[in-house]
Amino acid sequence: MFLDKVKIECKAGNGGNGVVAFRREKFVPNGGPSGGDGGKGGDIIFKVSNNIDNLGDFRFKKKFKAEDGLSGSANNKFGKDGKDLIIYVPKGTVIKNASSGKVVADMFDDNDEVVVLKGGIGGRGNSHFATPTRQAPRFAEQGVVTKPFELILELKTLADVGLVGFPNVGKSTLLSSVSNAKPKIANYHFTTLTPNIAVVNAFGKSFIMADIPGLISGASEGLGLGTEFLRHIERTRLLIHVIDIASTEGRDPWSDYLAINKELSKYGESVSKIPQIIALNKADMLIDKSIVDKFINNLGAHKDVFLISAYTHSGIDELIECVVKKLENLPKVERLEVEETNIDKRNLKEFKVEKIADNIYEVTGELVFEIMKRVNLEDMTSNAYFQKRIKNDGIIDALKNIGLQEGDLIRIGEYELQYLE
Ligand SMILES: Nc1nc2c(ncn2[C@@H]2O[C@H](COP(=O)(O)OP(=O)(O)OP(=O)(O)O)[C@@H](O)[C@H]2O)c(=O)[nH]1
Ligand SMILES: [Mg+2]
Repeated sequence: MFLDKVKIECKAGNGGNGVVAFRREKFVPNGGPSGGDGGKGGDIIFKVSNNIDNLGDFRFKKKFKAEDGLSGSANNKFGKDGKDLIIYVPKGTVIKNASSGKVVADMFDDNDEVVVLKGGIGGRGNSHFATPTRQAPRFAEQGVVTKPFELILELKTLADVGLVGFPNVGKSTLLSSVSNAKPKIANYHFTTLTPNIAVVNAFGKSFIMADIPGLISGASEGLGLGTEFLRHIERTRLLIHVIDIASTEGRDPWSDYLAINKELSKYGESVSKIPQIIALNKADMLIDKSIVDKFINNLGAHKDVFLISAYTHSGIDELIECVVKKLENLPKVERLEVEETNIDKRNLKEFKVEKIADNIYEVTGELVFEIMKRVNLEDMTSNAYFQKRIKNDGIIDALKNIGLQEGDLIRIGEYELQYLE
């Protein structure tokens, strides 16, 4: 099943916890601290695979989680790092942060590999916290707990040339006549439901051509197949606007031309600004040749127009020769700019205070996590450290501002304590 846009949820692995342990050696009554560090959580990595051409793999699997790091252990043993999770996507996939809409990565090249979410770092074991005055620290750090993030994957095909036009005008026939592609061709509307991409080798050059479903008037309002699939020609450098010059369905070719351009401009500048070559197709069915002159007259200065028959192959070489020449002078498509490099930004100073009931206050936020991961309230020295942090980081002042008084309860992380001046 072809899919070109999906929303998925990804979570990097948590960091493993550091541990509290002490050396036990024969004849040494009080061994030093020996708690090892936790391992790093696995990253979420996106990688281009040339074996897939759309996002169909994400139809049912939408949640991805990298492995957590393991806790450290005694004898200063490190916890094992969590395994990275590699998610394969087709070339041309643009990854956005769903909440900000910003581009996080553009999977533009065959070998692209991007770490989109970094695993949490492991906590340090108690041996890191030994000082001359604190020889037996009974606390260690917890690993960083990562958050899940929603990402939007959007396939914006990377092709040089796009084919646009009404349904049934012969776009797929044209693609099949210049490449090895065997797209479905039939005498009814919307034969092509998903893009056909093919390599064209001609005049000593090679380029990629994308055939997309036909557009009709009102497509931008959702008529026909709508305009969603235009994302596959957004990155093309040149369009071939295919017209049924023989009016095989009774429509006027010039009105068709205007109607398609109107839909392209409604979709946006990304496609309406792409230069066009016009292919007046089905020449073999044309009875009144004056229609061609009229069409060319209406075009005015625009000269890139070719009378062709995708069916008999007449005029195709001239058309493709012009495409090759034009491509030589058109700028290469650039990789999209990354707008957000680190989605999992942590403001370690951020916290929020709230009165949740009479005489009960709660403190939440990154700062709380940051402090709590270093403390073990059953340990005296650790407790002192905790008291100092909540005062120095402004938590007590913030609580006082919203009414904290002597004897009130403060909930912070998993702990509850009574406030005494
Ligand atoms: N006589 C004649 N028929 C053609 C020519 N090109 C295409 N056709 C026929 O027109 C019909 C539609 O061709 P397709 O290539 O499927 O048209 P399309 O533009 O891809 O149509 P959609 O995928 O529905 O948008 C088929 O029956 C083709 O055989 C041509 O140059 N001459
Ligand atoms: Mg088609």
